[in-house]
Amino acid sequence: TRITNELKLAIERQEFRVYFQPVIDLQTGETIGAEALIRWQSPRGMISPGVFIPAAEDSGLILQIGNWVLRESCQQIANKLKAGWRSDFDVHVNVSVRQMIQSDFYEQLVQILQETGLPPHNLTLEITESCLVTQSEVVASLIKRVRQLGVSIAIDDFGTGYSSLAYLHQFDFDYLKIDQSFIARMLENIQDEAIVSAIISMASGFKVLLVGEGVETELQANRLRELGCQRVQGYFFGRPAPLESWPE
Ligand code: G
Ligand code: G
Ligand code: NA
Repeated sequence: TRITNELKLAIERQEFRVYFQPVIDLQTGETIGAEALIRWQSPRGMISPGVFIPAAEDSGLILQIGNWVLRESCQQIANKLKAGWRSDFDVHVNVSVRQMIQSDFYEQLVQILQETGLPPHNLTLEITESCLVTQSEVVASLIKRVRQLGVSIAIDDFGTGYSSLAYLHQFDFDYLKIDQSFIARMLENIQDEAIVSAIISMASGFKVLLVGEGVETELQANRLRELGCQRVQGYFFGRPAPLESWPE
């Protein structure tokens, strides 16, 4: 298809960039990490990953693109750590299920960590909730091996996937990320606040860190802090941007 051919060209012409959105520790107000988000600067202008990632998944090009994002993100953060960034800085990289279940994903990950010099404890892989449902056995055993390396796992967009509470206990993970739709409505809608509050207590029961996504106002941040949410990201704190434009 047309988009597949354009994506192949985009890989050759190196039109992809990685932007980073800050993740804030709500207790200290400090930037504790970042989420890597791919951007495509195509000849037709910037194209959203919401558009091209599904096409890349369908065509299989996600394997190449995902490998590139992981390597590039690890390299950029490894450079910052060498330049004196806090040693507990935590970079989150999104991985598609198709990418994660390829037979040599683990070997690729190990190779990228070695070649970029990023310490494994500085890396978190973000997988979506729905990824746990499809291929759950392969994913569960991979998660185990990845965590033995010291790399962390985050469950992304939590609350929007297939009902997941029944099988969450089969997986070991380190972070839950509440989907931004709940946070967007939380202050106006008592049900949304109840859902956010329930996910926060669940995370604390699981002893995993909770990240609130899509925080756009100070009021939302304050409410999340009161409810016990540890970390947040969102336009109120910072938009995704190239690392060069981050404050030192
Ligand atoms: O950055 P933005 O909000 O436009 O991203 C839209 C969607 O694309 C989000 O769901 C996000 O998880 C996904 N996405 C962004 N970057 C990557 C990436 O590097 N790999 C994968 N698999 N998905 C990504
Ligand atoms: O896959 P994930 O849900 O982590 O993707 C995050 C997406 O949300 C990215 O496309 C990012 O650009 C977008 N995003 C990040 N912060 C905000 C925000 O405060 N408001 C809105 N509407 N979108 C955001
Ligand atoms: Na994500």
